[in-house]
Amino acid sequence: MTAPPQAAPPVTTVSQELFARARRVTPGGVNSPVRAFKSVGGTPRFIASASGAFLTDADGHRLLDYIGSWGPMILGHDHAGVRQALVEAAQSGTSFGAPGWREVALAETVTRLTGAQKVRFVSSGTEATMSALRLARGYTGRKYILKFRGNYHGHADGLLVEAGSGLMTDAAALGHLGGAAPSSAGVPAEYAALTLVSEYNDPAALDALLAARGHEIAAVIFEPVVGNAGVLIPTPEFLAALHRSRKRGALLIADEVMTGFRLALGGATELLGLTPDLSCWGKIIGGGLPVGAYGGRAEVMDYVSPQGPVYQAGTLSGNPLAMAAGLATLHALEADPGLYGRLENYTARLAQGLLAAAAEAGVVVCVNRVGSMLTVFFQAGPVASYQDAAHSDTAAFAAWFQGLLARGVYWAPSQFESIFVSAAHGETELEATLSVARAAFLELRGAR
Ligand code: KE4
Repeated sequence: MTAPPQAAPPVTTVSQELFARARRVTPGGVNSPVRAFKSVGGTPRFIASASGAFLTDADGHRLLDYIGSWGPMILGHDHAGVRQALVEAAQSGTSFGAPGWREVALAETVTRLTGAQKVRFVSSGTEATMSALRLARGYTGRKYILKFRGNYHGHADGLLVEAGSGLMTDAAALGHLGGAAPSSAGVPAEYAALTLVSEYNDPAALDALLAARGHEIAAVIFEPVVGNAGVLIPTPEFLAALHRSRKRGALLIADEVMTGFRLALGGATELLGLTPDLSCWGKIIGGGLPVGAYGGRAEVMDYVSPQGPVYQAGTLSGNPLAMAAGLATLHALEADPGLYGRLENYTARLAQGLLAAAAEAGVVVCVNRVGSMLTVFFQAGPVASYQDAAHSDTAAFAAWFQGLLARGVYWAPSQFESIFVSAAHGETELEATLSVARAAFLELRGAR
């Protein structure tokens, strides 16, 4: 089987000009590191518009989008109901600095769909996890937290210890991925010392750490399905060990910023039968606008100011435009019970097609998938932990990413991220994706 002709390198003049301007006024030319294409090379595409399953970049290239704004766009871009809700909300003002009906309605919806008794809105997933951990420390009176190597929970200082997502992406680009997962500069050792780290999917290691230190731990925070080391799927034994942490008096915090309303209407908690004390959300509950939330048992949530002693505040918390987009999104998800089945079907067929295309081309990959979250790891696998993921061939991934992009498919620009399928991805998009992926795999083999 001969390799297909090289895809013509697309014209990215305007993106290049914008990137050059951006780098003069913004660190790395981007407002979030993973967007800089640091580990895949080339010029990041500056996006002009989006609709359905497609982005249009600044040079007019129409790209089939598998980032979906890193999860929020589960309905597809420019959803009519979300747009209409935003237009209507904007006609009544943009921010009040006082409570409004929309935040009450969204809180009622989130609590009803997730089982959380109370919820507090903030403006990002980072704020949600940061606040949940402060609440856990205030409620338990303990100071240590426990996270897992390669999990990413936003950029609060104590959570940038051995974290995934962009930290793994940058470390890999520098050839620094090793035993310990990367941590951020600027986090004093005294802060980092309050964060204990264990291995995802290693119940024995977790049990041992809990036996030794469980009485000091305020919270165990985890990604129910990891998206930030690439997709890692929890084993039932690991999930059971996580729930055992509660016997030591630690609060169990499910970070559902990525998985919430993504894997099921009740998130990974519903899908996996979890019983966390607190959960964190983001992404989908904002429908593309800045929203985060944390919530759970009322007994714990009532410790939050002004009802309790744990302070947390936010100028734009409960912003009416963001609430409007979130409400429209969750209502659309609730109104389409077949949606999650269609996402499951599409993404399962995508996974099968990718494995077949790679095998035909003689490229070694393994695919981890849960629902509409998927990662193609460039290695034989299995990939069940940060350590496993770190052994992936990131150079091969980068070449494959560029092969997809040159043919109009915009994959996540990092080996250590998940892609996201939306309701707007249909048969045509699946066929196009697999045809392009086959060509990119063959091109990869041809380059060897
Ligand atoms: P934000 O502060 O970015 O809204 O949410 C932080 C966060 C918390 N928890 C989980 C499980 C997350 O995945 C995230 C953010 N996810 C990344 C994607 N890996 C956002 C994309 C980016 O950093 O640009």
